[in-house]
Amino acid sequence: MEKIGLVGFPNVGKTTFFNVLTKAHRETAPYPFTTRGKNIGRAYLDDPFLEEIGEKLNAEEIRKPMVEVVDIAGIIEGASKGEGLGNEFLSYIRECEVLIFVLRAFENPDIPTPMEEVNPLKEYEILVSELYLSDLQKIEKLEKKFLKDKTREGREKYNSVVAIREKIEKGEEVSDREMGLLSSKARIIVLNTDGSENSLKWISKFKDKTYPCPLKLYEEMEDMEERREMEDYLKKEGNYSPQDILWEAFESLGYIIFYTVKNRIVSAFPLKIGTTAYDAAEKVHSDIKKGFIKVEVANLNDFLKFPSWVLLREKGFLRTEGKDYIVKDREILEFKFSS
Ligand SMILES: Nc1nc2c(ncn2[C@@H]2O[C@H](COP(=O)(O)OP(=O)(O)OP(=O)(O)O)[C@@H](O)[C@H]2O)c(=O)[nH]1
Ligand SMILES: [Mg+2]
Repeated sequence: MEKIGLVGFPNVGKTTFFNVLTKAHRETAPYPFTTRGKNIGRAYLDDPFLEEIGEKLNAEEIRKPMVEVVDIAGIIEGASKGEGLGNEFLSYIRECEVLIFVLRAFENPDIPTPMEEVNPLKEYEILVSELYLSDLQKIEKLEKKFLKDKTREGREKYNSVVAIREKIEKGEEVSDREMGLLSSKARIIVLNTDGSENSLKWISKFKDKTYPCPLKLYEEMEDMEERREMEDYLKKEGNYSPQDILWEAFESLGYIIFYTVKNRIVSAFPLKIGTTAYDAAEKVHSDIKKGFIKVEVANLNDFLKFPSWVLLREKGFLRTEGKDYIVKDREILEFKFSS
């Protein structure tokens, strides 16, 4: 399953964010390193189109698209060398495909921070440099290994690793995701704000896009009746909701959604852009892939207008595609397979 990692300093609100996304109620506390290791949970993406399909079909069950969220223990300066909770965090980050950096922009003297003062920009720079340092350690190990390999392949590998190291040392962007470098993972920057002018001033200090979100407020709003109105208000003020941020992370991963409809159950599945119908089948069930014959495809708009396979066929809105068909965003798929 697609994994999204929450990274940041201790006490910045990572677990608060995790709880809002997964409704898992893990411990949050006003002291650093509350989370040891990691929390893993499932977060569902709210998808209005899925709801609409469900309504049209009077569905009995709606299965939302889901991603895995990993709440990783706090990282501090020197973590790559073992400071704080040390570099256990590396393996957790490595397994995530996108990283959400949670940075503290709220002021509250009762909640200590390892920083001298609230400074999300500095937090961000330290976190990124810890990722770079860990990558460098990994690269240096590989360099030593490939240096010993005197074959042509070994030399080539050595040269490419050296090239990556030089890029990292110059502070250049490394796009080699293949190597699983932490600093090359997709990033989303969340500013945990408190709505005050002081906290919002940080947005303009970043050269990358940031997503301001008062996380604690979202946690508190969860069971409130006026939640919708409050969310609308916060959005108008320029904030992003935890769901907005989840969608951003999802899209930055290069994912789309496809739907299936079976026995009044409407389901949505995340899928990497460019995936064939054959591989998409597996997301629904491995048996469907095994016995794949063909797939019938409808566009979302056509389906919402004519929410029945019979009608769609009659109107000529149904396409039959084979194994190699590349699935597009928001299509409704009906797999035909032999069992
Ligand atoms: N005032 C204020 N407090 C917040 C906000 N977000 C989180 N907190 C509080 O800050 C404390 C730390 O929050 P956590 O979610 O536990 O932080 P964490 O990043 O998971 O911390 P560690 O697990 O220790 O790394 C808790 O007491 C939260 O209630 C916020 O936006 N404003
Ligand atoms: Mg925590």
